[in-house]
Amino acid sequence: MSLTEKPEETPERQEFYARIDKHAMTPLWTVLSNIITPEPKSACQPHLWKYDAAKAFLLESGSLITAKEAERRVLILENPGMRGSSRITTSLYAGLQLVMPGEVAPAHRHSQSALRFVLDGAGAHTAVNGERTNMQFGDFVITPPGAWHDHGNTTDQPMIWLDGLDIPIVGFFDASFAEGYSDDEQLVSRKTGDSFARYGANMLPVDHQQDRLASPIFNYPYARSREALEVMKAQDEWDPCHGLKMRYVNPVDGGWAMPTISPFLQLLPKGFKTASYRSTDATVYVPTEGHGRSTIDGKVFAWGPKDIFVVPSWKWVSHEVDDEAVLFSYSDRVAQQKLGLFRDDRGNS
Ligand code: 1HN
Repeated sequence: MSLTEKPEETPERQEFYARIDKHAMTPLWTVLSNIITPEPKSACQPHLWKYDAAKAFLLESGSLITAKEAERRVLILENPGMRGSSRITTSLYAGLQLVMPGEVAPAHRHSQSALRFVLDGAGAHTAVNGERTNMQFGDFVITPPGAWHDHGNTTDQPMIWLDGLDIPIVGFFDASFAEGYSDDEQLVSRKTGDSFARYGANMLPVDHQQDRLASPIFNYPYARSREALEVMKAQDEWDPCHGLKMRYVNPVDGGWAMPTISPFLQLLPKGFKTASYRSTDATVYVPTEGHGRSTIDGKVFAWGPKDIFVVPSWKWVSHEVDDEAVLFSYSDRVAQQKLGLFRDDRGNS
């Protein structure tokens, strides 16, 4: 017996397996090496979606169905190794959402957490827990688990963003609840910008009690994060694997901004080539600026702004950039860390 080889299938054994099969029982030793692998074995494949092609399909869907009829007008980015399962990695979902001028995506809430990463358009809003925020390119916006949320576009341009959700994680635990709101849009009870002023200015209300797992900031504006990277880059200190890589935090406890999804923003200076890196958290990347190539499991993927690519668990990845590049990314690292599962490998660097 070993962890990697299966014992021989003798006629006596097969006859026994067939008999216990009728009693909903099965021998471990015939499946052990499939279920306890020496290292991660994933159906998730490295893949890249070109934004321009995806956007053309998304705009086409805009004349097929309204946001209201669809509930959310989204084209799912489905991993080629896991077609039919509505996932981009084993544990995470990604989709591109379109809200046309004048449309509302009606209010609802669900157990699943969502992030939005804004790609096209400017000034459409999302409302979360009674507050609206106007979204701009590169803004990272959170919908915490169980929070009422609706979107609206009162601008004259289509608005497109990437949705990242923990749908497969919630599905794995059979813990999904969802409900619609009584109206298309939720009641607005707080001024736009209130939560950012209250929680995003390096201060907290003096008696603030942590009452939920997600960050109380729900829009992390790109302008602010990008400016921080700009100041830090002058220090000229680069991590061999990551360049300059930051994580979005919950200002209340310094933990991750979301309970199940870890969001990151990184800058790679002009001409930088990272060392190879691998980690157990399969990661979805969206460059906002610059052009480059990422080598994932030996395959090269060329990207530019707004393209979306995915790096599976435990596959080596390195990035090489032509001009200065900025990449947003997200993974399930926070969930793996809470469960004691996260592991990474910096190769020789
Ligand atoms: C959802 O609520 C949104 O609120 C987007 O924009 C995508 C995918 C599955 C389930 C709920 C949204 C979603 C979703």
